[in-house]
Amino acid sequence: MDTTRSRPKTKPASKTERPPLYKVILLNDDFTPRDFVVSVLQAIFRMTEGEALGVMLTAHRKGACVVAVYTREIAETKAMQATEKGRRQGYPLAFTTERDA
Ligand code: NFA
Repeated sequence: MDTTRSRPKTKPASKTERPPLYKVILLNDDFTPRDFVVSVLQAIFRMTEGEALGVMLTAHRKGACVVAVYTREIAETKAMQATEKGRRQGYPLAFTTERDA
């Protein structure tokens, strides 16, 4: 039997922590055209047209839909960029962020 190899006798001093995650949420409104919402979801969140349609329709029917989950800085930047795309066309389209886990 091999008795020469030893296992580490102590645990690592610290575990590698993962950063908190933030949801980006699409809010429904009565004015932004459906096609425009789909195009913003595709451009900023790199969704296929089918994925974007699903998210847009869920927000339209339920009032809001989680678009994606990222670390805080990325979630906040994407929410701003997507909201800004609507503003530039005069639409009230809004994305918010919310701490996830
Ligand atoms: N409710 C909008 C409409 O009927 C579409 C929409 C969906 C807007 C999701 C914002 C978010 N034109």
